Amino acid sequence: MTTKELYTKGARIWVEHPEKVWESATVTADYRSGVLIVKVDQTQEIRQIKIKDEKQMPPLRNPSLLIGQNDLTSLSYLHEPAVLHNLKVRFCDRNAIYTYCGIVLVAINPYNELPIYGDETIMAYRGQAMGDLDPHIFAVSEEAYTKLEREKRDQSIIVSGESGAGKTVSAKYAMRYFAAVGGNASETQVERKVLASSPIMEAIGNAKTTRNDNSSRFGKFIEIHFDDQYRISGASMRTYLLEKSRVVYQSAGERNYHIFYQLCAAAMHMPELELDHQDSFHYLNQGGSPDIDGVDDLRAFNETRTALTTLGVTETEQQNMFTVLATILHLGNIELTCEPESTDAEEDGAYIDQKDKHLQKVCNLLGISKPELSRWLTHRRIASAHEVIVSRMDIHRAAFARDALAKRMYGELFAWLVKCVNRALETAQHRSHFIGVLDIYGFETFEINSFEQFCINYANEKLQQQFNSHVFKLEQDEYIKEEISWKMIDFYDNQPCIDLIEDRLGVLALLDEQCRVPQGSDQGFVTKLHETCHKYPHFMKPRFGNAAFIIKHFADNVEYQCGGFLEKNRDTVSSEQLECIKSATSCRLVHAMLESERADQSATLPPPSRRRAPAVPQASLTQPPRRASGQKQTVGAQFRASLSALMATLSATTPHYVRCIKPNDTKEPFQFHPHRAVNQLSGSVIGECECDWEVRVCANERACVCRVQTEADRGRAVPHVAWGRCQPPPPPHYVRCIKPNTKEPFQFHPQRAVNQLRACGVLETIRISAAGFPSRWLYLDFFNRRILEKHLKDPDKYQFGATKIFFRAGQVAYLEKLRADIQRLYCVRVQSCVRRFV
Ligand code: AOV
Ligand code: MG
Repeated sequence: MTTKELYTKGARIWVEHPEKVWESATVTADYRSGVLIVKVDQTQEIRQIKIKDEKQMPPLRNPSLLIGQNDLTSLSYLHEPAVLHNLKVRFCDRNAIYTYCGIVLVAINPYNELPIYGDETIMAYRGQAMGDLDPHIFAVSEEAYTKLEREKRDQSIIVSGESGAGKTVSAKYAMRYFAAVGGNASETQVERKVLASSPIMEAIGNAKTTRNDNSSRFGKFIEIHFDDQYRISGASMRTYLLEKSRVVYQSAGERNYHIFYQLCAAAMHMPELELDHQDSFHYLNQGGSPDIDGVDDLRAFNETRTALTTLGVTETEQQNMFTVLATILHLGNIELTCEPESTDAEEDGAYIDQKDKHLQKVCNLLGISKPELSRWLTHRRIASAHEVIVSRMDIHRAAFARDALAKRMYGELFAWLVKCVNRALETAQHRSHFIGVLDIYGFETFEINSFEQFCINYANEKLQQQFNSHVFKLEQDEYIKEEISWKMIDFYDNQPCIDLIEDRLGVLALLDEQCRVPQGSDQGFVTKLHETCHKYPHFMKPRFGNAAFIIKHFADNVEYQCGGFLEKNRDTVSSEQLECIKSATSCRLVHAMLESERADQSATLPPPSRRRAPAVPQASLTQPPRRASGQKQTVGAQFRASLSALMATLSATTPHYVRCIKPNDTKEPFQFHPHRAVNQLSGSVIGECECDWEVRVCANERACVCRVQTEADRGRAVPHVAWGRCQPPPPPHYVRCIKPNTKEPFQFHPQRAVNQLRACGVLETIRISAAGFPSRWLYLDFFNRRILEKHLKDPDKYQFGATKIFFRAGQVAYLEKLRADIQRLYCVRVQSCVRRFV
């Protein structure tokens, strides 16, 4: 159809809106070249839209019949407003948090516990094909498990999305699914250990941030291994990008890693650690937000300990671990002053009072020499070709060095615990295949972006490339299988952007080079970048200033401030301080963990940049001891290697994608006001538990839990699964949901959602789909509507495949419109006949 035929009076379209992103409108007069007159549906405002290029006409709306379906690709017009509208209708009107977009599962965070994750739901999805039931993380998990069996090929579930979007929750549900369907029931109970790894990793790797009370500050890839009978036989975990800076610094409203607060909450049970209230520690109190709503740190501590025991971490190992954590806290409280102990000392610089109680505590806990520690916390050794000089550090440099040591200790403890988890999960049992679950940072862009964002976005470029080529390949495979003729679809290949980062003279190489040269500096690095990388199409110099560079990523252009890049890439710590700590006689763990400088594949990241990092001295501290094999790898180089290993692993699997979307930024917890709830159940309240769930008896006398959700849920029967914290758990049943309080958990902010859809590649999938034949119908389905050749004159608009008919974008909508028109005409005729007859 031509543009003129499509944009006739009455055609329904989308027009842009500053907050809603898109709003609906109706064409009020047939389109004539150059101008389209429309009326905005909600405001009734008449607008004249100038059309410069007919290829850029406002997007057409899909027929209502197609709205709200389970799969976005079943929409006839595939574009941003259609995707957004469909997701919104499903989420807000139907409380459906999951929607397919071809092979991708889009999951919108409801910020609300939904009763859709229990064992009976798992059983309901077991053995069902993807499209048979409503979209669900369990459906994707089932698909992966079935493919593992059927194709005997490794599978992976790749979860992405921005902070607080629900990645970790989704990954946990996927793992729970595998534990349930692939459970072994043997004595080793591997699946129990796999599930127990989550609380441990969350205790040491998650923290409260302004975006998420339980934000993972690292990425992880867990492989769940299966034997020939497709039973879980073991598992292994790799971690990426631990944010170590959090150990020494937290911005307002944020916390350090949960484990520290858990430890302080349990301080009275471990007097040997000489801990105090959490607020008394500099490393814990900077965010000024010590508690998390609904979280009891002491209870969490006991859960962490139970999980550690489940994973075979011995009592002694646990004690050692707590000693290291307490040491870090005391280290942070050691007071550095500019006041020399004796008045006749002439040197300027940093001093520590020998009576400092935290200095003493660090030495007691580790069994190290106080004069030695105090000396290396205030001095540094500089080796030149001719001599070795030991000089006193100024107070900033000394504080920086102490923090670097604390970060290193925490980083090594983290790596050691990952090894413990792996030791427990790796069993001697036979492994045949695995399903990998990847829970990693999504694309990030802030006002100030630094090395961390650079690494995270680099990882996302790699994942996006893998995603695009997979989706593209699947499309082509389908066309080949159906024997329809097709042309190469042009899709966005981000290899040029990856080249800019990875080339021999690319960003990472130039950064490493600058870290190696004696006078290397952040400014030197960025100047070299501007000189060398301008030839790359994805590189840009900012319009103002010369301390930053811009990379045109697939999701957005991001400007990176170069300050701190070198320091963060080097990740150095004073070797004298390290040696001093390593001499510990009371804590064997310290020695063990510092000795094996990260033999695993984890890469760690230094200071934060969500906000401006505190100014740090530019000159580096002493390089740590070099390995026999040569120079210590930089953080960038380590990260590149671990990413490339990850990509190799993922490419050898069949991937399944989950894109998590955060619908609003308020992260309001679910509020339940029982007195406001309307009782719509036949039964009486039999009890209430602390989690605000009411336990009631239903008509058939089986206990059920009732919880307020939204107006849309009023009276709806939902299979009940989230028995959660209610003790004892009643048998599986149904929940009838009743009217909520005034707070609406299902809040959807289009502006926020659309940015995430752009960034996570959902719209790119749509684009790839839309370029080919996005609509396909089984012949049988199409049988009743055999008007194809009559109405679609242009043979390019459809193709006959072996089992399906493939349609270009918009064709199904057009056919549906014709059908609706004919039906309407038919109705009018029938009505007039009836009238005449009457
Ligand atoms: P993230 O992993 O994507 O953030 P989480 O998985 O930790 O986000 O989710 C954040 C919070 O959202 C959770 O603690 C839950 O309260 C809520 N939530 C997420 N998904 C669901 C769901 N399916 N049902 C109910 N509540 C949910 V980060 O780790 O910060 O990037 O670094
Ligand atoms: Mg997370």
